[in-house]
Formats: sequence, C-alpha cells, structure tokens
Amino acid sequence: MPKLSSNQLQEYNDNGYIAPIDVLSKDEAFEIRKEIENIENKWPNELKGSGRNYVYMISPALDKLCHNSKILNSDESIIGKNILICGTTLFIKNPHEKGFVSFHQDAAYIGLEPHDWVTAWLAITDANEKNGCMRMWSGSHKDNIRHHEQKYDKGNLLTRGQTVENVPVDKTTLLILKAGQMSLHHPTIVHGSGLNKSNDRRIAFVIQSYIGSNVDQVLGKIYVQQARGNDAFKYHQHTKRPNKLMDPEDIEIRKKANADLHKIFYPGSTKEKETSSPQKK
Ligand SMILES: O=C(O)CCC(=O)C(=O)O
Repeated sequence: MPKLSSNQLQEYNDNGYIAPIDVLSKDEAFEIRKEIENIENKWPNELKGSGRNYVYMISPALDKLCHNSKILNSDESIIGKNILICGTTLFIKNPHEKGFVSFHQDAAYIGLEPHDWVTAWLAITDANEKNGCMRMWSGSHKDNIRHHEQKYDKGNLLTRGQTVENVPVDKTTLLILKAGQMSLHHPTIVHGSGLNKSNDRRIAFVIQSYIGSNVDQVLGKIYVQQARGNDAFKYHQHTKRPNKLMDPEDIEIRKKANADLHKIFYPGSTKEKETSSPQKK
C-alpha cells in the first residue's frame, strides 16, 4: 500500500486534513463494530465516560487496527518513520441523544509538543451529514491556537465544552466517509460535528494520536506503543500489546492511563462536566 501521494500530501498541508483513505472493507468495519458492542454488552461500564479512551489497551482487535499498515503508511508520509501510538478515543453518537462536538483545535488542550502528530479518524459506521460527521474548517490549521471558551455545555462530547466561537460554518467542509474509510487531521485544524439525526449509531474509532517519537506530553503523562521505527527520545512509558480481551493486567494499566489522562483534560479545573461521555481534550 503506497504512502500518501504528493497530491494528497499537498492537500493535507493546504487544508489541514486528507480524506477519504480506504482502510477496512465494510465487513471488516462491521467486525470492529461488533467488537465494540460486545465490550459494551459484556462490561456495560467499561466504555462509558472516560472509558471511551485507551480501549486499544484491552482489545486485541482494536490494538491490531492501530497497527494497520495502511494507516501507518499514510501517517509516515506526514510525521516520518518513528511513530508512536499515544491513545485512542471512541466517538460514539447514539441516535436521538444530544451529542455534538463544538468547533475546536486538538492542539489547544492535548499537550503534545511539537505538533509532529496526526489524528486518524476511522469510520466504523458510515459518517454523513445526517448522523453528525465531522466538519473541517479548511486552512484554519495555518493560524495560531485560537481562544477556546470553556462552555461545559450539555451534550458536548468534549470534556470542558471547549469552543472556538464565530466559525463560518458555511465555509466548513463535511467529512463524509463510508464505514472503513478514514480521515487524517492536523493538530491545529478547527473542526467539530453536529447531532446524530439518523436512526443508527455513528461510531468512530479515533487514534488520537500518532506522534513522532520526538513529541513530548507537556501537560502530564501518557502511555505509548511503538508503531514504527524507534524511540530515541524515550519521553513516555511504553506499554505491551494485549493478547486477549480484558486481560486483568491490561485493565490495570489502562486504569492508570485513564487516570493520568483525566489530569491532562481537567487541569486545575474545579468543574467536571456532567455528561454521559466526557472523552477528550
Ligand atoms: O467524532 C467527532 O465528531 C469529533 C472527533 C474529533 O473532534 C477528533 O477526532 O478530533
């Protein structure tokens, strides 16, 4: 599988994202959906709230997806040969729930410096306007980090409802993907997503993010896996890949990782949003 073509790379550099990139077949994406729903059914609390993070640590199927060579080849075009996986998030919008994601820049709160990292958003179900696919403000990654209002608003899937105000929505692009396709986005692109008005779930497995081994976490501690190349910098604790679903040893390390992530997402905050799914940033 080739890396990104020079046109695709140019598009990523110009717009701050690139899509669609085919990763899984429709059937393979459905298998991943079944894996996620199996965990939800057998361990009902496991993927709720901050449990949406780091699920690749306890599921061999999701771990394998993070190491998918089609994803990594594309990543390599953007961040080079030494690639670490530093986390995953499930962005699930159930039908008839009020879940949305306000316009924001990932780099504003995520603490990964320098910005030699890229986020892979993999559609496990189709993602379209009706079910609340992402909207990208093309080219906005070229500006600095903008002011984010912390709104803690109901239904916002971001931990603190971080919002870039006055985004010209008519100038944003809908990121429509088929199940099994992915988009890659830049740390500073302004993006968000609306409500799911369909009758099915909208499920995304987001590798947030693939980082160059030179990238530090300046707000706290993260746990990584080597995806490609080597780690000459050794900034982060490496974790082992899971061999079986919900292995007690993996559950323990995931608990630690989530507790540390919580400190990054709620730095010095006295307020924690009441939501069914605080997940990131
Ligand atoms: O899934 C969504 O709707 C938003 C995801 C997002 O903000 C991200 O992956 O950075």
